[in-house]
Amino acid sequence: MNENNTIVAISTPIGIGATAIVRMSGKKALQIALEITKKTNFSPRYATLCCVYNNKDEILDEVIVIYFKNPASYTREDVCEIQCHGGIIAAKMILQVCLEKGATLAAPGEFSKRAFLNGRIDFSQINALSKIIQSTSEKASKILAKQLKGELGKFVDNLREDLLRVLAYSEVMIDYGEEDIPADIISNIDSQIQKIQNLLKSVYEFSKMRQGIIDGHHMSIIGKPNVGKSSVLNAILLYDRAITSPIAGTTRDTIEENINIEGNIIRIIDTAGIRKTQDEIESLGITKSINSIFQSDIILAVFDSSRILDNEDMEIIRLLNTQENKHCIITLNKSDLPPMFELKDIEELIQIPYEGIKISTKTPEKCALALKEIFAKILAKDEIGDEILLTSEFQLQAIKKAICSLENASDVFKNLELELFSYNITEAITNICNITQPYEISEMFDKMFGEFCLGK
Ligand SMILES: Nc1nc2c(ncn2[C@@H]2O[C@H](COP(=O)(O)OP(=O)(O)O)[C@@H](O)[C@H]2O)c(=O)[nH]1
Ligand SMILES: [Mg+2]
Repeated sequence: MNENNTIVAISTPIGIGATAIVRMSGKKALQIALEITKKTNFSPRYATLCCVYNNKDEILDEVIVIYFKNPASYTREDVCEIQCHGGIIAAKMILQVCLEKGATLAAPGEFSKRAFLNGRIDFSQINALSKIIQSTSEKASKILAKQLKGELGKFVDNLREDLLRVLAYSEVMIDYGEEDIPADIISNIDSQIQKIQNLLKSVYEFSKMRQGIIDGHHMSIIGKPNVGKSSVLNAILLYDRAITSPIAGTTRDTIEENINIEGNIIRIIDTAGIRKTQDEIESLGITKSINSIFQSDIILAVFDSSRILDNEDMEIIRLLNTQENKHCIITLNKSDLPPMFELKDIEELIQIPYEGIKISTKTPEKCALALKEIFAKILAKDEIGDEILLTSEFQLQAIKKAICSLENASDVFKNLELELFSYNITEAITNICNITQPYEISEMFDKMFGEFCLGK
């Protein structure tokens, strides 16, 4: 990227609409805007009604130009926004004359990239921005708007301050003889690290559990073959979407459908029954099932209470126990038949929080009602107030690494290995700061900005 370029793009979606915006940023933005409108000046932040002309002096459109003088603009460079008539043609013609006058077509995300490079926004705000553009729910949009205002940035700043203070203490202590270090300083540092560690853990767990709000909810229906997974899906949808049969291994591929629970969209994935099999196609389906579990924030595990709990069920339970920080529903199906076991028998084996329910898909309406009540209850748990929410996998990973570094720091602090302690604290600081001002910027740069839409 050449930062001396003046870039231009249409920053509104192409299509029928009342207005469109052509946005220009860079040293020549003002000059180009003046040339194509035949004006002599634009007052910063004033809306000026004028016309755009092509090089044959033909009027292309009547527009409103707003000039944002640097550094008071989105990119901190000179920015001119030209509001023209919507539709496909006007904005394209204006874009074309800007290009003819020396502007360069912006790459996707290039406006935001400049805003970041010029210190106008931090990484957490960029993340919020790209997610707001893609967000599909009001709830997500509101949370992201708070991040855009820099809420997560403040949280990171405070943490960095606290950890830098700990680091400073540690550096001073390195110069002391071990026996000369005041006991109160040691206990003070210890409690500081514990406090920060607990804070990070709670933010991590809280956020992990709520990723569905931002990324959309995904619910996998899992269980061994023939427990009634596909029948549960059909009951929830109240029509026969999936083929069900007494033959084990009927569902070989994953089947996906959306349902709406009080305004929240949940994507339901009916999976192939998980078991050991020689059948190649079934086995591919099972791998897909397991992958879908890892990508889901809600897991609906189905057991057949009319047959005794066997090894295949135990496999499912083992898998469930690895799924921390997710919403889990344990469903005992076929409750119309005499039970071989009860919820409490499974309760003893499950190590993660869950909601338990007994159903029979033979009465689909009743079954659907009961399950939907549970879904609503789970979604209600997702309500968030002023808590900090990490909204991307990158942020979650950064905090997870920081927690790990702090655990290591705590360990070595017990033996007063201060140099190692300082090293681990520095690691934690680096990881936390990556959320706002990444250390290894170049690695993530193209990936992050490439996901942006043009004109942002
Ligand atoms: N009695 C009874 N049979 C059921 C119930 N749910 C499913 N079945 C039967 O169990 C068999 C397997 O169901 P299916 O939904 O294909 O199971 P999947 O392999 O887990 O998807 C079918 O014959 C269903 O009719 C139920 O609640 N009660
Ligand atoms: Mg099935």
